[in-house]
Amino acid sequence: MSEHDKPGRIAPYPRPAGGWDAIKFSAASLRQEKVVLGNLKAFLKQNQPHGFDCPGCAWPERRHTNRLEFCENGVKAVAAEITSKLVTANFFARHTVTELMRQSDLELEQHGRLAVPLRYDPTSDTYRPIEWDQAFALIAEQLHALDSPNQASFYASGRTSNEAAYLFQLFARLYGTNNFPDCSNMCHEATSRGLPGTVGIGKGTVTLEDFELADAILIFGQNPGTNHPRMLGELRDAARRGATIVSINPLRERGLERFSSPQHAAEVLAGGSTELCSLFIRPSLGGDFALIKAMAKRVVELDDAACATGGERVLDVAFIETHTVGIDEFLADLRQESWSLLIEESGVPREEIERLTQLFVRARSVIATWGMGITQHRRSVPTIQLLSNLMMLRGQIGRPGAGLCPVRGHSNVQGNRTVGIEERPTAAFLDRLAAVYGFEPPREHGLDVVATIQAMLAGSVKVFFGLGGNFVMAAPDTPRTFEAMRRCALTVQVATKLNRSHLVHGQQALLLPTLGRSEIDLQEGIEQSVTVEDSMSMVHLSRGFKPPASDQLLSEVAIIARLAEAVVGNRLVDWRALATDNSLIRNHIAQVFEAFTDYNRRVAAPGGFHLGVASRDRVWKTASGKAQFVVHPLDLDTPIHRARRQYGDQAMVLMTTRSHDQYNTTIYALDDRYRGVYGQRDVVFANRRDIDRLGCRPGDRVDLSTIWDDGIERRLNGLLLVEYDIPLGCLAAYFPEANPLVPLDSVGDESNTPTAKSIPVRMLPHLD
Ligand SMILES: Nc1nc2c(c(=O)[nH]1)N[C@H]1C(S)=C(S)[C@@H](COP(=O)(O)OP(=O)(O)OC[C@H]3O[C@@H](n4cnc5c(=O)[nH]c(N)nc54)[C@H](O)[C@@H]3O)O[C@H]1N2
Ligand SMILES: Nc1nc2c(c(=O)[nH]1)N[C@H]1C(S)=C(S)[C@@H](COP(=O)(O)OP(=O)(O)OC[C@H]3O[C@@H](n4cnc5c(=O)[nH]c(N)nc54)[C@H](O)[C@@H]3O)O[C@H]1N2
Ligand SMILES: [Mo]
Repeated sequence: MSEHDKPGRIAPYPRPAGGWDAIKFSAASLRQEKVVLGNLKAFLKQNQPHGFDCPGCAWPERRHTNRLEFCENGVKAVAAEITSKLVTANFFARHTVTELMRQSDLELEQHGRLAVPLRYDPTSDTYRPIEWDQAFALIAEQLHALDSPNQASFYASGRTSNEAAYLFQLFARLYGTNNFPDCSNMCHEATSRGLPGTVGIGKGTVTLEDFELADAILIFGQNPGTNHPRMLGELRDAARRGATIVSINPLRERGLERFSSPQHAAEVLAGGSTELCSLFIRPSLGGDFALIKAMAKRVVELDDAACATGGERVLDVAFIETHTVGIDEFLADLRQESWSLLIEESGVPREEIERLTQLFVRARSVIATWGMGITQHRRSVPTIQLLSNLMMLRGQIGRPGAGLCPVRGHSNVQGNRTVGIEERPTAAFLDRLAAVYGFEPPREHGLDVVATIQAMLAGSVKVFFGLGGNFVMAAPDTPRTFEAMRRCALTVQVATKLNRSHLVHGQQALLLPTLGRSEIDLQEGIEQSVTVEDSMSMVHLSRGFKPPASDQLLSEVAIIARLAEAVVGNRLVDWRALATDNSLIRNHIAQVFEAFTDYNRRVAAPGGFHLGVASRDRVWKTASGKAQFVVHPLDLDTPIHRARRQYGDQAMVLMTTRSHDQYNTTIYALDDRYRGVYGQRDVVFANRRDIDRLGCRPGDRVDLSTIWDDGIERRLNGLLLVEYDIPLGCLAAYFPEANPLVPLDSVGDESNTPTAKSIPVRMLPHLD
């Protein structure tokens, strides 16, 4: 505990992000996981261009380095995987599932790597070892017993390699369904659905090189100090060259203030640091739509003024004329929009909107990045479309140093989607599968995460298969999601570490252990590599560096191939061959997707290859062939507005967010150092005036109750009130503990993403 400070303490963090503490806490996590010295050495020797891809996040690796790029939370993610702790069959014989359910997520994580395939035994309420072939036979039997393939749902979490993800979708489509819920449905779905409507493709348009050229970097709703620490390296270099960095975030995240780069020993030793953001714009939760619209309106006003005085145009007229459609309707909508409403809805004062817009129009090249603070709202798709429209007004897409930069989460979530994990596949892609494999793939669109839970509750999905992840904790409305899972006839989880999704299971349940990315996958004497795509569309190889945690593990590729053989047979696909040679799978991918032509050769180059993003080259894959301006009115009747009408200023907006010591549902420790919270997670961050208004004091306990009109009570009791610099009427609590407060049907328009960052709640004094 010494390294993790006094439990229960709340104290602001005084130092820059990174620095000694980053090194100290990385070392602590390696000790906690009792990482074997040989494995640690092998990890530290990793040479990035040819080595192993960090499973921590989707931020790209710098291409030209050949040293490990140090990152505290990357080390934590790797340490969690290369831990020497093992969960053996013995462990499961000693603990019933009911008993394990009483353990916290932190405790479950601490047991170590799963070592043997297991099947749930209802008589003893324990997991018991099962042979791999028996496990596959059981799944095949259950899948064949369903009335329709659409009664099964196939979840993927974004750590899965391209090879495994490709086989997974091919297998499930051969079996007959497009039911592919994935973590992306809860993450960047609004990006994937929003951007195609404006720039034609749901991916970012920048690469790391653009960060070396940008004059201004706008960071919307993202906390890189915790979630993408390597991004701070790019921000540091940009700040040092004189670029202006702005954080647009209700919270002033410590990790965006100053950074002491552990990469630069001299900086750390001298106690030096670099200022990152020079401006912090603080919208209310969900205020970005109005803020971005206000910026666009102001850009147009400035342009009107320039036109009137014969000054230099503010709009990039050449870009707009050559590359876009819809400008007239867009301008008309901006002109009629009310300033007072925009200011009220954004929560940002007029002067600050002015400052931000001036900065935006004066910068030659602007990069806009965004994360979960933008994507997990009711109006996320329109917000992202407005942001891309704002950038289009100034021609800030598709030229050096400028562009759109959605920062994805899981290290290969983008790649999974690229190779077909998609519940709404295009006809062109299905046609291609049909042509290459000679079968008729299912055409009906499938179920995403929320729809899968609804279908399980309704009894129309009976088999759940999870390729990684922790579905029941990641998904919203925890008690309902638990119930949904328990109604299934069969649940199968492929995982590296024990988590709650393994304990909340169907009538029959399998827990199948797999190799992590850090492990050597030896097939017929040849070490296999996998490939992944980062957030900037770079595809590269990753190869394990340590022996497998147990000799009973199979790779994800082998699990899917052997399962597919059992379920759909070898008539159309030689699964046996694919199970033993990943380069053969890459040949299949290359056959189906033009962008992957000559895959094996191109990916062998140091640093891999860029997949090509049409919008980056100003090629617009939209219906009109041009980048599209779209009109979105302010919505003044969201669940938040309705809650305010009902409860006045008792109605507040809650966001759920990540602490510094977790990876999504995996809790490494109980601290959130940069926000000054130690040894606890059952907290709620509130503005001092809201605390006073409630008649409470910091340190008191409070309850949160969701305002939703379906008659279901959603309540979290006894949270510790933490006074925090957060806008009035806004609250923050931790994901996943606060997920019971997120109603299953509170989702983003078009994205169907749970609105994890805007939950209407009441805060009430805790009665005990
Ligand atoms: N160490 C570590 N790394 C991770 C993860 C992890 O859990 N731990 N998770 C990975 C995954 S899957 C993902 S998706 C990413 C997540 O990385 P982020 O996108 O940074 O996600 P969050 O931690 O949820 O934080 C979102 C930020 O948005 C802000 N925010 C909340 N609501 C709003 C809003 O309405 N407007 C604006 N402008 N800002 C808002 C919050 O204050 C917070 O700073 O990180 C990835 N990397
Ligand atoms: N309220 C709220 N809910 C949220 C969010 C939020 O901000 N607020 N964020 C959402 C986001 S952005 C995301 S991405 C989702 C995350 O949802 P998931 O991706 O489902 O969750 P993780 O916690 O990342 O999954 C962790 C588990 O993955 C398994 N695992 C790790 N590595 C591997 C591997 O290599 N192979 C296999 N097969 N298994 C592996 C381990 O068993 C581990 O326990 O949660 C979402 N839910
Ligand atoms: Mo994510």
